[in-house]
Amino acid sequence: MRRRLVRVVTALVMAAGFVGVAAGPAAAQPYCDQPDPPPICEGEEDPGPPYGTPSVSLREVVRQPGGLRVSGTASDPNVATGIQVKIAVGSTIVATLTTSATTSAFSGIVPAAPGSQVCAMAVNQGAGENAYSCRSFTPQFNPFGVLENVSSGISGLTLKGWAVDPDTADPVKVEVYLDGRWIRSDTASQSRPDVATVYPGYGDDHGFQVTVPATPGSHQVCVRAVNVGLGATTEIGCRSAVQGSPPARPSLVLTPAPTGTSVAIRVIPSGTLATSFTIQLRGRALTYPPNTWLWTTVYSRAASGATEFTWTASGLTPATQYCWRVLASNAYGSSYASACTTTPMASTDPLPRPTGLMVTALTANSITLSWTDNAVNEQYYRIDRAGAETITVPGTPTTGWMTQTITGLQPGTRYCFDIGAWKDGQDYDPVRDFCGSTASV
Ligand SMILES: [Ca+2]
Ligand SMILES: [Ca+2]
Repeated sequence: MRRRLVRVVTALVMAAGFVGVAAGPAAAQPYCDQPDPPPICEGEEDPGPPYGTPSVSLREVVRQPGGLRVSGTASDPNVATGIQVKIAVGSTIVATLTTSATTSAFSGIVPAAPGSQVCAMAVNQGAGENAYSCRSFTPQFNPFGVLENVSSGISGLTLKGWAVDPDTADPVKVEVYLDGRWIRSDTASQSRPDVATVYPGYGDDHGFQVTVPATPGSHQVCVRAVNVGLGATTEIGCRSAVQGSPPARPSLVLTPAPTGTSVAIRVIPSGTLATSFTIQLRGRALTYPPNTWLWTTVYSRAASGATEFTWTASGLTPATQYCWRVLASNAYGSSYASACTTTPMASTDPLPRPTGLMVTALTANSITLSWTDNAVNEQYYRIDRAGAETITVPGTPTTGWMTQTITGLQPGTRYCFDIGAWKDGQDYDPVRDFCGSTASV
């Protein structure tokens, strides 16, 4: 057993360049030739190390930004002082540490080098030979990390993840490739305490979140972490992602009201991708500040699939140009249709005259008049009589039968009236001189 170990260590020492300071085969082999006591070099018995050989134990090897943190203990029975411990990574001696005289401990951060084994060699003092303690350990040099998530949104694809280069605690650069082509670089410098917990000594500034523009459809996004120090730039993740589409532009039909004060806006969706519609206005609007040529949102609603809707803009000024824009939007963007219209001049034509005028009741002091109302949305009907105050009858939104009793009249007297529908801003065209008489006493 011991012999095999000696051979392994010997091979290592030769490869590691320890030959100059280590006991080579010539030093190890003579013990097998000693007759008394006869060591058994080919059998199972272990002759043990020669007297005076140091004891050494490499307890820990951890990758750190500056190299490797190594620690352990070593001492030589021939001296009470600290001794030297040479550290080798693979075939390269990277550092010489000195043990504590009181605790025999050694520790330090030593440079990293390529290899799959880290060894500590205690340098012998006086009698004995150098002693070794090795651990399998392959220092990593390439950056590593994870592309954790890719999501799509209005600005494109957003990639989240983290990256670390084992050679530095500093944030590393990441490169984003979209469908095989470089598209953006960023620095993985966002706080990721979870990464710091798993890789102590590297700090937490290793997260990245990058948004790259992408056309609608399927894509592959990959992230490479840019190497620092030894190693090579490394791909840390690839993912497939689908960038959604914004809605198609809706259709827009503007219908100004004859009054010139409102416009019906009919919105016809194209397809079903929209999740909301927004109507915007610009123009010399009276009731929609600011009164500028900037688009101002005046109405918003959720989309209902392909169902069209109509919204009426009111409070407008007749004979004025207004421009409307309707945006169909979803998580991936908006498209819009716009159109302009000029509101008509307000009509000054008189409202239709009443018809069917008759006296439907009378007393000595009153006359009840009735008529068919032919006007829509008149403000009121006015009844005028020479020498008397005008009587007003509240208007109606539709046409129909109306009646009004005039009181305070003299018995047996003939009275004549002008009767017509009134609306501000429009001409007045009443039925004139409709007459009736009160009853005689
Ligand atoms: Ca010694
Ligand atoms: Ca590196």
